[in-house]
Amino acid sequence: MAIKNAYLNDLLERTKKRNANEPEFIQAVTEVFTSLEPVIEKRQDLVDAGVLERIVEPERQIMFRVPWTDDNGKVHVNRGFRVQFNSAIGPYKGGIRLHPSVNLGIIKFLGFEQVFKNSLTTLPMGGGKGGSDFDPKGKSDNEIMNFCQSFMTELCKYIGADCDVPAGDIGTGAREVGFMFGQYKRIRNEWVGVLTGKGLTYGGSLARKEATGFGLCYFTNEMLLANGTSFEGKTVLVSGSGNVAIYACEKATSYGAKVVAMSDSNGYIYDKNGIDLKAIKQIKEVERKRITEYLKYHPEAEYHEGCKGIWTIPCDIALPCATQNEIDGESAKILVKNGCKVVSEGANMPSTPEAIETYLANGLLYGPAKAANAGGVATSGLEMSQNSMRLSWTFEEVDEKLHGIMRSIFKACDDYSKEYGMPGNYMAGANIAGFLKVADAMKAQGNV
Ligand code: NDP
Ligand code: 2IT
Repeated sequence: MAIKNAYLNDLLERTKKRNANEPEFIQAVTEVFTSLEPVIEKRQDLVDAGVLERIVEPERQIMFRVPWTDDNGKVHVNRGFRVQFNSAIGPYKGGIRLHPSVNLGIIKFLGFEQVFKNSLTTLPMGGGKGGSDFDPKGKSDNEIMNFCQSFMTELCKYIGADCDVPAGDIGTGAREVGFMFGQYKRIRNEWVGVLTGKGLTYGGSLARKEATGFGLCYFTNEMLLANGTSFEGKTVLVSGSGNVAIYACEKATSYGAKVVAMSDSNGYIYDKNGIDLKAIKQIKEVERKRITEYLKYHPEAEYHEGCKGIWTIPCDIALPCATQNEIDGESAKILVKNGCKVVSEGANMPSTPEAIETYLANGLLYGPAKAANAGGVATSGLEMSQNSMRLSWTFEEVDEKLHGIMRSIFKACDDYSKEYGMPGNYMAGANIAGFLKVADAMKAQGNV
């Protein structure tokens, strides 16, 4: 995926140099720039307004100390991050990732992706992302609460319902959002929709929990229908077994597909009879245990150590829903060799550049993350609307709006891929559609 345009190439080189120790951020920028070549040739005005130089530099990055005490009284210190990437079209919006691998480069890649994703949702939300290298695994509820309260004690100085609205991501679910929300409210003495993904008794939206996984399947279904096929009777792999993976599995199954494998960071299960999602929910949502426990419910299923092996199982459709770069070039080739025709991304940037090249070279239908997984943040946007209006919509109302948004995101990807001469390249369509709205807003607001 070489870039020919001299201006874009030069800016990319400068961006690489300036952020040399942030490989994931550079990967995300490179992918977007690759798609923008035909746009830049038509839109010299955006170049003149310095939009691209500005769009690769976060408006603000905050890093802070997060001290907390474990159940034995030992003091720990983690590092907290919030990257407020772009507020051209709305308040900063994006999740909080709690995982030991978190560093500034990872949060910047996620924040950069979020800018374009949020633009695609059709809702007025800018892009941001936060997190910490805190590892929630094996911690007691009390330790999680101590950490979340300390994290919010500092973060609360920089966020607000009309300024920056965090939510969940890896390692941050309703429990963590609840603890953070409580601490924000206590310090600021105001009840506002400053976080989304809240519990249903205190301002959360129905269908937010299901939204990313359901939205992924709504998008994928549109892509399949537009190409004369459907989920019906298809064999599906879903990596991960967290929030996104569980509800992707549920919706794909309801569309008539058979999900035969899921995973966690230790290994994967293969159940040729179709995954028993009730067992997965019990293991992951209730007991917070490892996926190998699935064998207790279904001894006839297989468990294999390691995450990569899941991509060696023959399938029609792969839905990566765990983490970045989980499908590399080698895994992509194996998927293709085994007959996989569709890859649609629930996780953020789960495919390496080599994997994406393999999909495109082999004519796979490829649903890029910033479009395919936008249903989560879109429903967060709907939660913000409900909080502002001081009312709650029914599950059906929210789900119907989510479905409509995912349809319109697919249409934007399809329309823009055609308009810019790359029909069927939904990655290019998503990058261009997401970019243009933000870029025009940035130009209109002057050099800020
Ligand atoms: P969860 O924490 O609920 O689940 C994450 C899942 O991915 C777990 O099964 C976890 O396994 C696995 N996983 C995480 N890190 C790794 C790793 N380094 N290697 C292998 N497996 C890993 O997170 P979500 O389901 O919310 O997020 C999954 C993906 O979807 C992320 O990329 C996230 O950014 C993206 N996303 C999330 C949205 C949301 O609304 N939550 C919205 C849009 C995108 P284990 O438990 O063993 O760590
Ligand atoms: O990557 C994502 O879009 C999310 N983690 C959801 C963000 C949000 O604000 O709901």
